[in-house]
Amino acid sequence: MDFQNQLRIEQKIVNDYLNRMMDIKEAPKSIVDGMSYSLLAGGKRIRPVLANAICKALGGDSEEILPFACSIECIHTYSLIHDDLPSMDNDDYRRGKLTNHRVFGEAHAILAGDGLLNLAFETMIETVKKYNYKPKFIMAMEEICRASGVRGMIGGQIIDIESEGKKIEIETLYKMHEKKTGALIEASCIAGCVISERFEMIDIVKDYSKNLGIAFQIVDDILDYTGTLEKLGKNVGVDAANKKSTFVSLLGLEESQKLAEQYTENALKRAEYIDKSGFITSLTQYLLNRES
Ligand code: GRG
Repeated sequence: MDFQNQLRIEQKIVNDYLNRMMDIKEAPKSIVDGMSYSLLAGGKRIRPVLANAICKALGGDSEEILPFACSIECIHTYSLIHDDLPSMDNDDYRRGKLTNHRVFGEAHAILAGDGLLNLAFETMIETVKKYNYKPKFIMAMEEICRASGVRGMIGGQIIDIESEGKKIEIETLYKMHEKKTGALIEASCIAGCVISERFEMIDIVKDYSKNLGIAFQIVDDILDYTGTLEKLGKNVGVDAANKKSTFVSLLGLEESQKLAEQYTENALKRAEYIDKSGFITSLTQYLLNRES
């Protein structure tokens, strides 16, 4: 089967599970609608697809990783809802639709984000319980909790907010993205590895995900830059597209592209050891060449 078809199948497995997670009868309809609006709005589902792919490639059980993989997608979606709020990036569009607060209002959007974060924890702890508190499930949950907290994604977001309007060093930019974007990508891969019980593979999986996370962020910066230029009109200066410090604003477009290729190359070298089927290799290349 070709990569695109396989990816669609993997995304559908994730979407079906996310739909089941949102079948919540005991909550007010308005909050469930708000959460579903963003969670089921599309998105590439990269983190859960990665978790599942790594788990399966290492001989693990898809049914065991899926609740953790989809909990990560809930956490990712909550972060996007909050990141779009007027007090943060104040964005109007996300995943091709109006942002959550533009449709449901700010208070509801904050609570929809909180609701998704909590739903992730409820789902993970229910799964830990279902498997009789077997340590590997607790380990996967611990990894995800830490990656989304102040040592990970929230820590990165704080560095981002506090860096706004300042010229930052490239080292700070790396540190920020290791946490803000990288931590959850890394946790997805580690969770997949832990659930497969191939603990001897942890270091190589970590190495793979660290390189992938940086490449992913550099490509995101490039897409943001080229997308902004597109919106503003081609003859606009670089400064107009560079309000924040990004890889493009610090290193330039060409250098950023080279760097993304280098980190992807590093990730690809590790992917060979993780997955003989070639799916993770193709996924890694797809993330470098993606258009959104
Ligand atoms: C508000 C706690 C809190 C954290 C926000 C991750 C994040 C931190 C903000 C998102 C802002 C952003 C655009 C970061 C760049 C990398 C990134 C996470 C891009 C979006 O992820 P994709 O491309 O999105 O996987 P889809 O929509 O495909 O899921």
